[in-house]
Amino acid sequence: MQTIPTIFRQDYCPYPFKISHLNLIFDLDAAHTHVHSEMLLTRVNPGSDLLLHADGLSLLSIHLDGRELSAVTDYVLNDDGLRVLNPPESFTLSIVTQTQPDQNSTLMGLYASNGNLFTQCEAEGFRKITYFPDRPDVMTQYTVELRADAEQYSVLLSNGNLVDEGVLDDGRHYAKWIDPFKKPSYLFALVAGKLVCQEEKFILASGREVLLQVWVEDGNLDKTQHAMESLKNSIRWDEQRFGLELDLDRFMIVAVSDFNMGAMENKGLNIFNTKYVLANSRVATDIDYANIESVVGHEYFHNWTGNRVTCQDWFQLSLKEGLTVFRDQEFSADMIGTDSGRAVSRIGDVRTLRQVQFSEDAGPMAHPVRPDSYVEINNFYTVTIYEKGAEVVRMYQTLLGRDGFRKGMDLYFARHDGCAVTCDDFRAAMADANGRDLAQFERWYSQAGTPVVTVKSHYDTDLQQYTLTLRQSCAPTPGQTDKSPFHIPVTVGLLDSNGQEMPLYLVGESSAQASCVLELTDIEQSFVFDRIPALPTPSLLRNFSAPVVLEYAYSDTELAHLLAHDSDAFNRWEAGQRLATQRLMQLIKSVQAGEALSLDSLYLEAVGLVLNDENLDPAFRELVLTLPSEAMLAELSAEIDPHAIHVAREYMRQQISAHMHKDFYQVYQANQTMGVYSPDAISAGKRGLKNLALAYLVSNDADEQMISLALTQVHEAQNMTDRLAALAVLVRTGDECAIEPLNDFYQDFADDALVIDKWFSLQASSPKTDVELVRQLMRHPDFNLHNPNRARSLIFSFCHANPVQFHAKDGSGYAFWAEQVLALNAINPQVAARLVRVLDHWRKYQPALQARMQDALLTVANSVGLSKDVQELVVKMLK
Ligand code: B3K
Ligand code: ZN
Repeated sequence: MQTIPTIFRQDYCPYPFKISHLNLIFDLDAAHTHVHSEMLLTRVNPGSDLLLHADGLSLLSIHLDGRELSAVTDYVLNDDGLRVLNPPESFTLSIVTQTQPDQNSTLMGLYASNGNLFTQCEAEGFRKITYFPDRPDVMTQYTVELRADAEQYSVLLSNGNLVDEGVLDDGRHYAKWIDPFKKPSYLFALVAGKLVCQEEKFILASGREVLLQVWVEDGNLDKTQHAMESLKNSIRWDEQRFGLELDLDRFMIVAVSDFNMGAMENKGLNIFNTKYVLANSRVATDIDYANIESVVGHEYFHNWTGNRVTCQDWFQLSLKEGLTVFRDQEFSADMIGTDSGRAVSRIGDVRTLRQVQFSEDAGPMAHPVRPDSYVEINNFYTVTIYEKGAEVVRMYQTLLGRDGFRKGMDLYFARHDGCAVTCDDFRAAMADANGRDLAQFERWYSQAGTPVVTVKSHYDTDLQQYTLTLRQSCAPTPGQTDKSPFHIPVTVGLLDSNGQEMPLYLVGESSAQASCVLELTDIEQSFVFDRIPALPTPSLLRNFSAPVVLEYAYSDTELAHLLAHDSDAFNRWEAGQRLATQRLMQLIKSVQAGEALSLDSLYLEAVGLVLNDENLDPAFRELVLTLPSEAMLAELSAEIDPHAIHVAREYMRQQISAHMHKDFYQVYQANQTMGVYSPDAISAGKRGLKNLALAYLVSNDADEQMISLALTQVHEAQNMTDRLAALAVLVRTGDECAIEPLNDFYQDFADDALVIDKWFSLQASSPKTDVELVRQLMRHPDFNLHNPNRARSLIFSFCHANPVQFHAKDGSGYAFWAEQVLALNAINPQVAARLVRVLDHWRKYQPALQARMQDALLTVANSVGLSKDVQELVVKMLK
């Protein structure tokens, strides 16, 4: 392996030049595109040479103030850039480069997809387009002229406002765009191709009229309405909640089917994976609808948090990503509106955090929310930066209150609009706007790892005082052995024996609250509550007020009490999860010891009450009845045994199913949604609960009646949610009953790529699908490793979502993984690197599996031609 340089946060230096303007002219063509760039530079910091980044570019010409530069005396060209020697203080630099979009399989820079041209520049893709300081703190005003064949590229889009368009002498056409806001290169975008759009005029809160557009390939205009609605809702929400208005005359969303991630917030020209735009009831599920709303919101909210105020360097990535995820989470919750809806949304967010981020924190890639070093920045678009980053932002709101948080946001924009800043600047705005000292809070940015908060309680009958003693610790992570205490907000409530909230009087305080935020800043602290007439049941870490593991020795009866009565819906659900998890962990041990398995009635009765409580939201009931996933149980295991986990969880599912068969059947019938499909939270919740009931009903093998219930649902479903859910249940049986419905499904949707992705994914993630079947599916004419959605639907679904087959004892899953990592590495390093991470936790598995995983990792590590992306990860994993 060749050594690749590590970039350190401490090495940050401001760029020595200011670039006031960048004029770009593109002569677009899929085979050869010429890019003419002209920039006006002025030195602002001492230094000598001018450094411009480049990646795989061909330099055609370079002029300084009109004089052609000489490669012998004026500049040095190497693999990653261009150094102009001793430039003057102020000058114009003109450069012409050539790129080959149709040869670009990395989907970074300028690339072709279905005959159209797109760009993706974050984080460092602009350097694949032209020579430029491709770093977020160099902000410039862009003028962009696109020239292309009028037939093949009838639509020409870039950032900002369209100022001119017309026909060129040679018959091609052109469009000229000016972005009035200066921006870093990672926010540049262009789109050229045959596209159509749904558009609407929209009046902002200030009364200004803007044009909103959703661009798609011809034939997809019947799937853009939900994205458009989501965009309008996002604009309104940001006006109302944060007083932030759309700053352009036009806002465009463009859908592309070849895309490395979800979407990209380019200024005024958001480019989206089709998966997060296209929806109608025939092809999209409730989850797709919710995801579209959330991703449209996320990218739109970046317009202020990311674009107007951006990052000084990539170590500050969470400054925009954590904050914007927090904003999209709040948006999605507000769109549901009800308290229980908010809780359902919060539970979904916390589930991802615990399952994926907590496990990242416990593995070789653990890093702080603001990392100190990286090799390949694309490897740091992680759940820690995004989801834990969002929790860190949420903690400010918990500590300062909603109004205090808003004051902090206002000050942040007042101070930093138009600038590239740091996470410290954000924290300072929050502190200063509220007159608070948030110095210790900095540790959430600098220390990796998930803190554990252990709680002990003591009740003094004579004094009628209840004391909670909180103690925090955090395990070492790579490169960080000793951790200092975090500033942790722990929201608590106390329930009496009837399940009512007890008024909370913290010692020394005269007014009572139902819930209060305890601020844990030392390693150990005690909090005393007065006027507590009888021993309460504590409801701890309400609404998951901090991204920590909370340990408290709850008894089963206390958990059942919380599940039945807690006014904090999040903790109601949490109590049910604790009950289930304790049982599952015990069952796993029993499976490993070869003991007979059993499940006690306390759990069944407690969740049975929830299942049958029609006063509760169906979506909430579905969440309570959903067992912790196999991945979550793996996360909680000291030594992971994927087979025992699978057997234990299946056993528990079957027991629940057998004991509550009648209830599930009743719930199934009672939660049918009739009439025209609507993706609203209530209808989606009903479908979710109904389909969960169906899954339980079919989980007892060989129940012909229930299988025919699922078959009927497949045939009669009026929407994709119901059809796919019933099909999934059938596929999961591994029986012949799934063959015909699977074939019908394929035939019905053969020309819809996103639905065919679902078809691949459903099969790949079924515990009955082994690696041989996956290999067979890879030979299907519709499979294509170059398309990230398709690769994810089959390969990632198998490696991520089918643990029992992926971890086959003979290591065949791991050998497959190594093959696919290497194949993807040659095509698209970013996608390959995502697949690498499946083996993050190889050292936590049983020794026999570990050895086979190590072989697979070494196969990858010892291969030639590894990308930086893949190499950084395998090196860290094998360390
Ligand atoms: N900012 C982009 C992510 C870019 C990823 C580059 N590897 C999308 C988002 O977070 O909104
Ligand atoms: Zn983002």
